[in-house]
Amino acid sequence: GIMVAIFLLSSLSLWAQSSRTAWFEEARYGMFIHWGLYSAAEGLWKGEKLRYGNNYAEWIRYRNRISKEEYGELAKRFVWDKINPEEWVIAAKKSGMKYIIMTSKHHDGVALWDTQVGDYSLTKLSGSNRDIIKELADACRKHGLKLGFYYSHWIDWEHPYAWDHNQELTGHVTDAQFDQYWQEKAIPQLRELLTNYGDIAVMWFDMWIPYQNTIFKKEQLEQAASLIRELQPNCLINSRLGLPKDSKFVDFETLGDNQFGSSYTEHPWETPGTIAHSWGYNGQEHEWKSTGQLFESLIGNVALNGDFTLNIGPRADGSLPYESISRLNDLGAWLKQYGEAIYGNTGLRLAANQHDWGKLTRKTVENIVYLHVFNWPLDRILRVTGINSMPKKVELLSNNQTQTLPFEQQGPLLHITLPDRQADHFVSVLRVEYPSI
Ligand code: FUL
Repeated sequence: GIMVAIFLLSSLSLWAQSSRTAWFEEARYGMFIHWGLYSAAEGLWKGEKLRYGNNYAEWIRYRNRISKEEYGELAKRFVWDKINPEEWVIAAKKSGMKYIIMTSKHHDGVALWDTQVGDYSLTKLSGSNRDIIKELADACRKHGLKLGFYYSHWIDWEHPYAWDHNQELTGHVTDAQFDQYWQEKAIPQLRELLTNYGDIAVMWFDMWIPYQNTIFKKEQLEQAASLIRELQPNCLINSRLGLPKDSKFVDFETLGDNQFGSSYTEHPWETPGTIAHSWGYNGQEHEWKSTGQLFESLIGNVALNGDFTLNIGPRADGSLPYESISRLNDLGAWLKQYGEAIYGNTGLRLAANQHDWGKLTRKTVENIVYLHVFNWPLDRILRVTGINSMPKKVELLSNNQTQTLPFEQQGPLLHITLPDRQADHFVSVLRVEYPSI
C-alpha cells in the first residue's frame, strides 16, 4: 500500500512538473525565424558590408552605427504584395517541424506587430497596415503548428534607456532609467503579445549571461515571468530570460547559439542553430551549413534528449533563399520516412555519443532503439555497445519495405550484419526491438 502511494505521489508530481513541456519534448524539431528591418538591408549598408566580417546581419544597425530614423527607412523596402507568412508555416510543416519561434522584436527594438506601445513598429514605419504576427499566428493555427515569440528584453537599440552593450547607440543607463524602459516598453509589449494572438506556446528571451552580471534586477525578470504565467499558463519560458535554470519560471534550457549538447540531459533543452552564419537574411551569405551537418545536429540532440530549433532568415519580400528551402525539404523528406525515430524519442544515457558510425535514439515506451547510421561500415558489421539485453528483432527501415537483419549478441556487444548498400544517402535507420531496456 505504502509503495503504491509513494509511486503515485512521485509520478503525480513528475507529471505536474512535466505536463507543460510534454509537447516540446515530443516535438524535437522546430523553426526559428529572424525577420525584421535588417532583412531589407541584406547585410549591406550604403554599399558597406557589416563592419566586422564574422558578425550577424541582424546586427547591422549596431555594427554600422545607423541612426534610428535612417534605419526606420528600411521599412519602405518591404514588398507587401509578395509577403505571406503562411508560406513560412508551410515550409516548416513540409520540413517536419512542429513549432515556430518568430522574432517579434529583435535587438533593433522594432515591433513586428501593430503595437500600441510607441510607434516603432513595422506596421507604422512601413505604413502597410499589415500585422505579420497576427497573420503568422493564424497560419500556425490553420496548419497545426505551435507558435512562440522571440522577444529581445535586454537589448533594445531604439529605447534610450534599454541595454546597449557598449553604450554606442543609447549611452549610459542608470538602474532607474532601465526600469523606465522595462515598465513603459517591455512589459506592456509582452502583455500585448500574450493577449492578442491566441495561445502562445513559447516566450523565447535572449540574454545569454546570468542576470546578476547585467543591469536586470531579479524582480524585473520575475515580473515578466509572472505576467506570462498569468496570461498564458501553458506558455513555456526559455532559460535566456536570465533566471537560474532551476527557477520555477524556466521551463527549458536554451544553449548558446549553434551550441550542441555534450551529454544526456534530463531537463528539456534545445539548441538554436542557424542554417547559415547570420540569423537574419544576408545577401552576402556564404557559410551555409551542409544538409549532413543539419542531420547530425537534429539527431545528435535527440540522442541527448534535446530539441533542435533551426533558424531561417526570409528576405524582405518574404521569400526564402533556395539554399534554405532545399535543406528544409531534404530534412522533411527524411523525416517523413523515419520520423518514428525522432518524434517522441529520447536518447540512451549509456553510450549515446560513442559510436563512430552514428547515433542512438530510443522510444522508451515501446522498448525500441533506433540506430542512425551516418557512416555505413566498410566491413558491413554494425557494432553497438552498451545495451545488455538481447534484441527480439533488428530491422533496416527503407523506402518500400523494412528488411530484417541478422545479428549476434554477446554481453553488451551487438553485431548486426548489414546489406551492401546503405538504405538512405543521408542517414540510414535501423529499428532494434527489445523485450525491455
Ligand atoms: C543571439 C542574438 O544576438 C542573435 O542576433 C540571434 O538572435 C541569436 C539567436 O541570439 O544571441
